[in-house]
Amino acid sequence: MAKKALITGASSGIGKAIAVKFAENGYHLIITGRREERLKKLADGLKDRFSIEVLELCMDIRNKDSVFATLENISEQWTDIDVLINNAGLAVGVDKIYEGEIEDWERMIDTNIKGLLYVSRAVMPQMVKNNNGHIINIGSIAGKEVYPNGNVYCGTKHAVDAITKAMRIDALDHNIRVTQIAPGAVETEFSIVRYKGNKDKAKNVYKGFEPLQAEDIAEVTWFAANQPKHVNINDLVIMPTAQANASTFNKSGNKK
Ligand code: NDP
Ligand code: 8X3
Repeated sequence: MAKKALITGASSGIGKAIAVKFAENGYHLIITGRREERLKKLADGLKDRFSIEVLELCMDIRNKDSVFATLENISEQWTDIDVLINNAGLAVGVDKIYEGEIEDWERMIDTNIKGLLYVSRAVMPQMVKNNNGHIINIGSIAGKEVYPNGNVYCGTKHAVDAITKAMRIDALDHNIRVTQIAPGAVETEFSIVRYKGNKDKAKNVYKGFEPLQAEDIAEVTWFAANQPKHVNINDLVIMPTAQANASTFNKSGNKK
């Protein structure tokens, strides 16, 4: 029987590329996000191209009631998820911590930490019951290091790093694999969101070097998911060749 994956934040960027990669490999998919039109378009395209089944769930992962009501009431055909990919997340703002917008902080904390926890809490019991499952959390180099003006975003991704390790311990007796994938700079809508819609500032982030593409992260996510059952990839840090760590880039202009 074909396996099932649930991917949060599949309406854009890394989540969308992961959805395509898993669909190509025959997975049935539950895709989530807030932008319904985009989810529908993606679902229709994947169903057509790969003859798989796709369920779109339009939900804001910050809304606890909505997450639990939605995930606890999906039809039986869609329970028993094999792979949960906690990808939805965002950075908002680049202020110094003493000038930060509290609302920006709350959006990041509520999405990147609490949203990931709500979705995991709703899905994991069934993995425990089945003694089967794989949780892949999309962390960040910002969860390994901090950088100027990264403050609260880095804090949320450090939390993802810690939660991933904790999940692995708690899920150990239930044959559940837990992986973190921690990318450096990937050119998606991420910087447009971080700069609150300012596309020039967002484009500038990737000037002078070749960033990762969402498909690069989809490739390593698939690698992690496709290991033999006795192999768990704990943690993968993946960077553009032109990025040495969170804040050191070679921007000398060798972008393709
Ligand atoms: P995008 O902005 O392109 O995609 C973000 C996705 O998250 C969208 O599908 C968005 O869907 C979803 N999302 C955001 N907020 C919510 C919410 N409250 N409820 C439900 N879905 C939400 O960025 P990326 O693809 O780059 O980001 C994906 C993940 O990768 C994030 O966790 C990010 O932190 C991480 N990451 C990104 C890096 C980068 O450089 N791009 C590097 C390292 C990690 P919608 O708006 O429709 O709700
Ligand atoms: C996104 C990459 O370097 O902006 O997580 O933190 S970075």
